[in-house]
Amino acid sequence: MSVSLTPLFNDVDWQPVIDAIAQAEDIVLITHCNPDGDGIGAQQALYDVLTTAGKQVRMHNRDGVPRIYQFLEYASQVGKGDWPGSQTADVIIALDCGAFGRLGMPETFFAGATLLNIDHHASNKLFGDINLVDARYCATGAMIFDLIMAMQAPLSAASATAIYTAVMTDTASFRLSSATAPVYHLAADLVDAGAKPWPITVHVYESRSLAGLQMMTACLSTLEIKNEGKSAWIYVTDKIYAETGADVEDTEGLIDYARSVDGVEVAVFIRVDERDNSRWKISFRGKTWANVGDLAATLGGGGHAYAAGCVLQGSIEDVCEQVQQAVNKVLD
Ligand SMILES: [Mn+2]
Repeated sequence: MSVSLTPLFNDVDWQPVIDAIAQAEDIVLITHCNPDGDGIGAQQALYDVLTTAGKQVRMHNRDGVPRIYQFLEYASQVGKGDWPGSQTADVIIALDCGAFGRLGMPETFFAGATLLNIDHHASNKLFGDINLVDARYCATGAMIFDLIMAMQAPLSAASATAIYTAVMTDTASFRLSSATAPVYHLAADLVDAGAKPWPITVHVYESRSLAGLQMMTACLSTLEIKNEGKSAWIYVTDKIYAETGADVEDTEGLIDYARSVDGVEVAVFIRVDERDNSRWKISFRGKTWANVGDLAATLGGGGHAYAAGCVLQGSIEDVCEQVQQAVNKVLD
């Protein structure tokens, strides 16, 4: 295809990553627990370019690939759960993951491997042997695009589709302030290279399960407005999981409804850990001025200014109280 592709940023030094890849015999790509479209898209695109370059590459995520991303070309090749066997790889590349623990794999998984950390979270803990962390990027998938440009590798339709999925989901469909003019140019490049926006949208946003829709109804009925209308809270409890039969993947996007209430500046989504009902996963979304990345950091979590999260342990009452105090600090 006679399209000239432009990297998002020209000043990123990809050489340490390119060298590590060049020296590797065997590479494993991994993203964070409960992966999102960016983690999965970045992983799929990098898998495509590395296998095309003749590398031996495997993909493994603790939580596999969510149903709505299984349309991506190599989704069926992603392993999940425990790692089979002992030896992992020469090089493990962590994608879109701000903290080592979020990879959800035991230390033995990483033994003897060079760990590359490619991510765009400002809160990234720089846990890799090589860290390429750049918070200017709207998505890790966009970083993989620039890596492909730096490698002077071809951009396949499968890669373009995966990167488009990553960028679309992490920019809330090109609506967040991270969707700058160069990001729209990137989207055009991806479409030129074979990404098809509407089919991708249908897979990601128009393929809800019926159980998921029932969960949405139950979850939205928990809505509470606090802080004089500036915060909106929704919850997913054990009871909601049990009554609807929905799973954690069906909670994706629910928090956006809480944020959508007029006047709300911070949305809070508190959901019980499916495996441990004294553990709570808390997500935050900011609308205009509140920095929820800072908010989450005060609770031991992290993320972006507009989207962040943390994990808290204890009774729901105690957890709500802790979160309320942190929200108050941001809003009052
Ligand atoms: Mn991301």
